[in-house]
Amino acid sequence: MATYWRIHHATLLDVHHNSDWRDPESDSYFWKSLPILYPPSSVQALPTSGPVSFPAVQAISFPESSFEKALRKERRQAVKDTFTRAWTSYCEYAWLADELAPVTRGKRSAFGGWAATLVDSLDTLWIMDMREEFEDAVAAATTINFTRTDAGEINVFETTIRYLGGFLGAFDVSGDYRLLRKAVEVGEMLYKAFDTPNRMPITRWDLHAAMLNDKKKQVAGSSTLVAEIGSLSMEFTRLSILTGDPKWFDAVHTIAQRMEEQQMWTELPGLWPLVVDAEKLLFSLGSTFTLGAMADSAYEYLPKMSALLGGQMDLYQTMYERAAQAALRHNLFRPMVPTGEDILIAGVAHTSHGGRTVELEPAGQHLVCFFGGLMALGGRLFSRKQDFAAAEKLVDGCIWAYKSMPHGVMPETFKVYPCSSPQNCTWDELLWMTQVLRDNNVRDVESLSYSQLVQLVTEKNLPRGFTAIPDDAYLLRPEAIESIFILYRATGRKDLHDVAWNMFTAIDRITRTEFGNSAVRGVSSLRGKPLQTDSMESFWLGETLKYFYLVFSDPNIISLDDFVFNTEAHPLRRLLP
Ligand code: DMJ
Repeated sequence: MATYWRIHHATLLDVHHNSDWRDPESDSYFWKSLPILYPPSSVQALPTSGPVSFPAVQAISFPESSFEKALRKERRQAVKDTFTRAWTSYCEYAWLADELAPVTRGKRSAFGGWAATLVDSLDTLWIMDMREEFEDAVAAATTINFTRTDAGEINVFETTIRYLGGFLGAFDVSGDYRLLRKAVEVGEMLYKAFDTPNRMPITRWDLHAAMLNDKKKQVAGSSTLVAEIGSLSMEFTRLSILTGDPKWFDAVHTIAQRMEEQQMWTELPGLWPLVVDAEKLLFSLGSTFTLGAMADSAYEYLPKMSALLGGQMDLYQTMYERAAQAALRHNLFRPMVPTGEDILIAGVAHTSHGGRTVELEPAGQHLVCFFGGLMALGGRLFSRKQDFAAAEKLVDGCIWAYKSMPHGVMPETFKVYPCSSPQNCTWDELLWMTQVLRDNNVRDVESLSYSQLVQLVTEKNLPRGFTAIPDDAYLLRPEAIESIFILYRATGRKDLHDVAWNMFTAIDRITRTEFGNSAVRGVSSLRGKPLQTDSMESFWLGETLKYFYLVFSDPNIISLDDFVFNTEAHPLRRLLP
């Protein structure tokens, strides 16, 4: 049963020799026929040296008793039921819209109006063995028109990870050529965003100006988020591999080369600043260095590109290793927690005096929870024991943040108190209380009496260990379960099943609506349930529930030794020797 996608999978040779997927009218497809304003001087070819063997990512065995197996399957079914409920509502109330509004049964257009939830869900439908629904969804997807949108501006990164990644992932699991054809359409559109004087992409893109071939508007941004420019590589490269046309690979590899050249020139060598200047090709100026929001997937794609390409290009591994080393030194820290767990959180580093001073902002985010899984992957692929050890503690950090909250769900952002060293980390109640007040802007903390201190801290209603919760939302994000999934596949640790189940039930309890699941506000509130905010982003079905489902699945289903996930959880086939 675990081999169904292998049977349907088209090998690369099949794809290149099979003309079924090539649309006879593809050369006249609008985005392809538009004249190129700034043609590249040359197009770099895909590597041809041949894939190499990596050490296995997945554990060798996953022993389980018959009782454990039955329980695992029951849990997997519960995840599938949650997915099915939300999918059915999407089909009924928001068909072909970007998102379902899960409280009011409405719909939303958030990503160009091209049915983001439908495209993001395709490979989940396949993986969950919902073949009829998959067929209907593919048939509908073929009708999406990527030459029309009501949106004034397109986010190139989101379009890449959700639509291009969605089609490629669905193709890579099903082998359905209609999906590859659709991926090419999106690829042709996005390629136009690279039609700038220096061939850097415009990440917030005026599609309408591009349609008119307006030269004035085709310039890359001087303030570009590093995640938005640095994480287009997997999807573009996979598209080139599948089609045999290197132009997409060339487009993103040029970015990677510029990033590699400047990686060690920044104020925190190894990491890139949050904002880069794509217009002037400057990737090294800035003083904020994070693995979290707005930077995250630029780092995520480094080891993943290496895996995708079968290790044929050293620069991705080199860039990952430099980044991991810098992060271990400057961003990862052990927080002081009442139960004394030896966990890690990935904070934000701020530099000053040209990088001579580095200050840690001891903040955590849900988004940065992906980093534990990433270090587990990097640790396995490149045999880096120190990364794997950090990965386990980072995952534990996210688990701690979930289980310490009153509803069992981690907030979007929080602050903690960093221990002076990982070895010296004993709980100190007074220190914690003082920091709570400082982080919540209470003045003259030193002059307060002990009872005043206790009273003010009690009013903040913070679980012990947290010093502030600036954003107490939970937006249905996947990063914590994503890392648990990778760690489970890499170790076979059975305890992670209970951890994942507790997480799933806690999330479902506070987010479940009549029609699906909704983002919430107030996960730290002790007074009643958090407030549902009527939003269900496409990643709930594309990513979060997929990882929950896979954690309870047979480990051969989408093995990490065959596939590598893009940042929206779309599984892309790795090149293997
Ligand atoms: C997803 O779109 C992707 O995982 C992205 O990398 C980060 N944000 C969301 C999920 O939180």
